[in-house]
Amino acid sequence: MLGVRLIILLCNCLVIVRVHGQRKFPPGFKFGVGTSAYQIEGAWNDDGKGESIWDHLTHNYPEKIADRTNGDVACDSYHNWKRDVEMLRELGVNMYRFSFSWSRIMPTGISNEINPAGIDYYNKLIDELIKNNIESMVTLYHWDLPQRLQELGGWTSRELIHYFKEYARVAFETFGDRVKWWTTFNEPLQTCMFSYEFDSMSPGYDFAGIPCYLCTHHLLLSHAEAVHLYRTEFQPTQKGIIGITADTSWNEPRSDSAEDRAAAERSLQFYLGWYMHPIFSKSGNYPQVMIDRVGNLSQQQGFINSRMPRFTGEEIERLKGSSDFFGINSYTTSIVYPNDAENSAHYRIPSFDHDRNAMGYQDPAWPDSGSDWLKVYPKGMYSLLSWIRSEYDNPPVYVTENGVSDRGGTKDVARIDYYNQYLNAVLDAMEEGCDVRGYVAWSLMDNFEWRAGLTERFGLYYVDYEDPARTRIAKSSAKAYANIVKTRVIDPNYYPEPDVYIPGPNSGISKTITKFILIAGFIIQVMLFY
Ligand code: PNW
Repeated sequence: MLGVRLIILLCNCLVIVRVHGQRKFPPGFKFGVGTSAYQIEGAWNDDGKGESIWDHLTHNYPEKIADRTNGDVACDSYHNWKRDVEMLRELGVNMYRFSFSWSRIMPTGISNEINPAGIDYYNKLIDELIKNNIESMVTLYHWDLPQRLQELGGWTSRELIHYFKEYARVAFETFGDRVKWWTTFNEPLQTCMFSYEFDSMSPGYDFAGIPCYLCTHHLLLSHAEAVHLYRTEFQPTQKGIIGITADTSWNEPRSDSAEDRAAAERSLQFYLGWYMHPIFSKSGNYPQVMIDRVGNLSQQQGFINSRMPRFTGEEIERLKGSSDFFGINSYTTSIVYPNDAENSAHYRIPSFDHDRNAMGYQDPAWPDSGSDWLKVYPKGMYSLLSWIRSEYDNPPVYVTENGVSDRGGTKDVARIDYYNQYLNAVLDAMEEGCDVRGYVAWSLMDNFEWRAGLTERFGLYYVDYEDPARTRIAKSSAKAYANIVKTRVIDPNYYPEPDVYIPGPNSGISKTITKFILIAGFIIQVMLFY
């Protein structure tokens, strides 16, 4: 046909079609949206659910949450699941990525006690999704560890390998006839580094240089055990796939100098290779640069052994190839340069960042968002996917999270721009041969954004937290995303109206006024001082 050019990319029918210069996502490419249990479900202690480490943190240390809110009710998806599925149908997505709350299924996390109401809840949700032709992509662990298991030491304890495997067994046995996509862990970096090294998640330790390595070690071994269990006892009959999702920002070298490039590469190995090298590299094990750096520094620091535990040969083999797909979550980019004597004072010693020996910042010119860590730099997505392709021999990749926050409102033009630009970057990577097979937007709806509470909104649907019914309203971006899913084309001129107009606090004008008031206030203070 005139004007139609086919670019054959991959053997598995993933073909980008160009129609009059517009690129089209291949027919086999899957679109989805994501959420996680603690962020949306609410009903924190209904019908026998046990306490999780996020219930524990928000109830006992409310001051650690930006607006002192918690996930007790959140979007109340425990009661609103039918409406959630209706929204998925409106979006037209192929899959829904959500997570199980471990302590809803097993109140203490231990499989001697199963909560039938928890099983019932997920059964109803999964069945409703099937009715609507939407595949479930279930994450077993999205950060809400049962509090009882935290009392055993959380992920710093080797015991958790056993408990996680038994939890996975119950999940496969109960839901595996209908769930064909499993992810063991969401974002081990946030689970281990930001929760143990730093007090920025839960359990919120502030213990540098040691527990993050223990947590990672046990988490990876738990992943391997759950995957082997699935592959030996369930996959042959249930015929699903299982994998893991890691996260990183893209690490862009500050300059083309060898030092800056090495720092960016080292940083990526610490953030992403830490988890994915043992699983996706040919040699297996942790990245050599980590083994060497943490080992040498530990010795200099007077430790008898490396602070990073070692795998046995058997464990290395068990981890190798233990994921059917490469799940990647990414939102932004960091510009990276080496640490040196002058700035090493910024780091605690020992610490993960000192081990990593790199520092990062973001370009102030990049557009900002509702989260201080998230600045918009779409090329980073292209660079990250290309790096994965060359580093791990082009594995099948699913972008399992990508999206942007704001502080409210339904006419979310900035979110439409973000998705258009980041999806174009995904297409750029695919055109060069990256085997990207799907994309999951974060998030279906506004939800409890961890330590930021309800202040940052990532949703395609707006959630009214003032309303006990937690009404959901399609934002402009929900309609734009639905259009991409339907047409498989990114239309740069499509800015639909939201279902109901709610102004955002960050409208361009109010932002400028806020900046003006802040600057004027500062000048007046300086004048008064002198
Ligand atoms: C992810 N970073 O976390 C989580 O999987 C979601 O639960 C969360 O709501 C979403 O991203 C938005 O924050 C991340 O600093 C948090 O690079 C922070 C970063 C990355 C991922």
